[in-house]
Amino acid sequence: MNRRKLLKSFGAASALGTAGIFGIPLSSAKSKDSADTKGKGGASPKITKVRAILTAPYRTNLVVVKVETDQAGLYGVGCATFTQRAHSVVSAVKDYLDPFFRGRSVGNIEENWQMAYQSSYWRNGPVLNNALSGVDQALWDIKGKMAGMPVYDLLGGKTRFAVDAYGHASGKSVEEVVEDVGRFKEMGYRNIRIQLGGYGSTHLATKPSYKEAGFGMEKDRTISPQAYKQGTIDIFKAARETYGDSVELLHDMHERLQPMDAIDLLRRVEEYRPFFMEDPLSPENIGWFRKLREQTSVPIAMGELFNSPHEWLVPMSERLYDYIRIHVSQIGGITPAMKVARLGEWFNVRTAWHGPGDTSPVGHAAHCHIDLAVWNFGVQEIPIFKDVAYEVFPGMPRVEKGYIHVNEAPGLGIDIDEKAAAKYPPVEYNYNWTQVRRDDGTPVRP
Ligand code: GCO
Ligand code: MG
Repeated sequence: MNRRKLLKSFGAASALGTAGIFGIPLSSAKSKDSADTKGKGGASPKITKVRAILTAPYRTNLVVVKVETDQAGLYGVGCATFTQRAHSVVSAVKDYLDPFFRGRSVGNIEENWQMAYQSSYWRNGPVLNNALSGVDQALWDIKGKMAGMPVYDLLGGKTRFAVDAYGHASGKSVEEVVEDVGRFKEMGYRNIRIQLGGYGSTHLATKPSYKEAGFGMEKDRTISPQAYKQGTIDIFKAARETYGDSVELLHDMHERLQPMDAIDLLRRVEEYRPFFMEDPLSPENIGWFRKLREQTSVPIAMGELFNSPHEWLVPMSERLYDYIRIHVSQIGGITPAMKVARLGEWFNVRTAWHGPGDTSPVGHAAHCHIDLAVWNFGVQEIPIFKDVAYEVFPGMPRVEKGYIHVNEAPGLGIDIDEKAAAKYPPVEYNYNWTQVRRDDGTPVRP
């Protein structure tokens, strides 16, 4: 390439902001007409390879899928992060989805989703759904790059200027929690989740009987339901007294209480007007939601553990939740998540996609594109990312005054730097936090 052409391509790239880096063939980044949506000879580009990249930049195993095509420089990325079984997802991608998708066209996202979904015959499980999500999100990324527009534009354009987020305030004491709420308010957050210690405030349960009896494992955690409930009421009371109505307060019950205790807690925090109480019950106790709904006016958020439509269809259509908290990759990606969002619109169930630290930044970008486009958006969870995340994932969404802004580039606007990712090999998954018991040693849903 002669110097003049090189300078010209740099000019073009800088004009459209680092287009080349994100796997956007300069041709499509430059012109927006549909001619570019077809590959050589007008055919839709074909998938040549599907790869899973497993990396742990902040000691959390993240799985990102890269879909490569036969069009030079055109590829897509998608989130397939199921951190508890990351290696199983990598195998599902490498051993099954890669051979399955090779040679298929990138264009027919719904058709590709349906054919892959039914290719395992048994379906709707966390491992296969996450693997499929990686490909699905990558195909939306590719379609946006070919069309020269951000994915939210493909989904119908913006319904709001940015994505209203919530942050995680916590502390081992009521005072620490109240102080941490102040820190998030300082950063401009309007919505703040409050937790006393870890989920279920297990630090409040001292000397459990089963440990004294030598039952269970040393590292097992213990929940004392009454101490947890009282601690939660105390943080709501203190935060409301300190900040009044100037802040929305959210809390995650993380499915750790028995149904009647859950009903009791929601009734006792009602006067502190929670924005929502999350996962008051486990998916296994789904039958209790009608009773819970009748007992309280506290908004309910549910769904991060859902994998199957059987778990959300009836409760959403019966208006038993106010917010759907689905983990987008756990149900198979953007394609099914858009259907869940659209379903919610008719029953006034708003979105609050699961957005913890164990969703990759690619997944967070995907959330935000959906959040920008759908009418029934509620709120978006997002952690404060460590600097290393920006090294591994160029184009990360950024948070300003509690609002999330996506990178306004074609596709999802984010990429993965594989060299940087390779510097952070996977870590052994620490499942201790899931090993929760009552005082007598009975296992409790985590
Ligand atoms: C949340 C969640 C998470 C999960 C975690 C499991 O609301 O953010 O409950 O914290 O526990 O994603 O791996
Ligand atoms: Mg949760």
